[in-house]
Amino acid sequence: MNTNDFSSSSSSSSPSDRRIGALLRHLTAGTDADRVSSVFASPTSGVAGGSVFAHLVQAPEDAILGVTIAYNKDPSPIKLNLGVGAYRTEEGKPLVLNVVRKAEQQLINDRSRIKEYLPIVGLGEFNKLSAKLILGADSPAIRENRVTTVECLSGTGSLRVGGEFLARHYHQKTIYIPQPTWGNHPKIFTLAGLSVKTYRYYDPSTRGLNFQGLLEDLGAAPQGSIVLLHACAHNPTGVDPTLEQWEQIRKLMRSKGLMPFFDSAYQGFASGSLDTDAKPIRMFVADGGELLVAQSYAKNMGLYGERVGALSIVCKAADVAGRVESQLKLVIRPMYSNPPIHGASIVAVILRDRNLFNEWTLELKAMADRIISMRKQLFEALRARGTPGDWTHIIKQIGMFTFTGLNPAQVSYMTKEYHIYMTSDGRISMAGLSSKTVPHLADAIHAVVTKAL
Ligand code: PLA
Repeated sequence: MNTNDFSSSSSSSSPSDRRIGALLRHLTAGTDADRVSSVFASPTSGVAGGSVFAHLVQAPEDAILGVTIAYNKDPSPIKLNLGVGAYRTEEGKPLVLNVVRKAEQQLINDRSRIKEYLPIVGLGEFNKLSAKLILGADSPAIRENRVTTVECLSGTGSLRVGGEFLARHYHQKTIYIPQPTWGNHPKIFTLAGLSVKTYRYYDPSTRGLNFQGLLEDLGAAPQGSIVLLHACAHNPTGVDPTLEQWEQIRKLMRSKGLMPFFDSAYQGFASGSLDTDAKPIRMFVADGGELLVAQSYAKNMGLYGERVGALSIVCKAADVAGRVESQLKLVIRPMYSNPPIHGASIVAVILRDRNLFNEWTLELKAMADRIISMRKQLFEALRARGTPGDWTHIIKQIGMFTFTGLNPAQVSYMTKEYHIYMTSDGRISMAGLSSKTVPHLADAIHAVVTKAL
């Protein structure tokens, strides 16, 4: 059997094609007795009664999700989880938005709803509304039918599907990601079959953007390379380019034919406005060029565990968008067949109904405002304690996270002595903080920076 039967139209073989090829060769090669018995042999054969997996070493926990595991094991009543970016109320509780409750009620009341499989590309209405939300209701690309949108498993799944699509069908196989970036990015894109390189982004000395470094690195990237851009609320640094800087980035990227791949995991969480946070993406769409965007509803609708998101690919022409979609289906079908129905239905109910939509924007703004207020409170608390250092970055940074500048030794001291949990790079989730817990965090930061760890 020729492995090309299974790959699509791409002529060059990408790493993922090669992986699929190797797997197919293994599964379809000679069926002589030896080979069959080696594949279907008893699970313990050859290891004298022991496990065939006995050689496995214990893998480390995930750098972000592992923080929650450690936190859950801690019996201390004062423990505080500022690791994962998950919104908490002033009472420190997870929040299910009121509009989400209402939408779910509507769905339950509707007895005509069924649980059939969705199409491979997901819920059609959800896809249309998601494209409008990110690109703008008046987007020329939508009007001209040049956008294809597929429902995926939240932001992560959208990035993975987009990455694999590019690895199969785009002429450049290198993606440039910012340094630093969300820890999952390099793994997602490597496993999708792309080769990952970084561009300078953050300057620790100013705790701001290394704009010069960014321009130099993108300027030196080979023609056509893919560039991962955080649409807003950069994770982990909380540092975003200004609109003027975005315009310069856009010009440079378009002049070199670099392919933008936006990761929009926090639309509405940075400024409190859905439209403001989508501006960088819309600038790139307005010039008529092509791009990809991965959307997540985990944070802005609080639908973390529903795993609902979308991948949109903006093309230059409607017929191209149609063919792109047909190829996306070939990426998705063998990966998870088709996406879940519930989360996408909740989103569709909210986005299609003007009243629910307006109520959502208010709830979203309230979450964003509470995070901004936490920034001010933490900053004031450190000032009140006379904590050495310039802490203005806490109020300057944007979105869910503050990149404190604390080092791994300081982080581990705060965890051990104060039961405060965060990622070892010194990132704290401001959304996990409340007025009640700010003093505890400020005490801990004050203690570590005056201890010279
Ligand atoms: N992109 C970025 C930049 C993110 O920060 C995250 C989530 C995602 C994509 C993926 O989110 P989703 O798949 O749930 O939609 N980052 C979190 C959670 C909030 C995590 O690491 O999974 C974080 O704490 O960094």
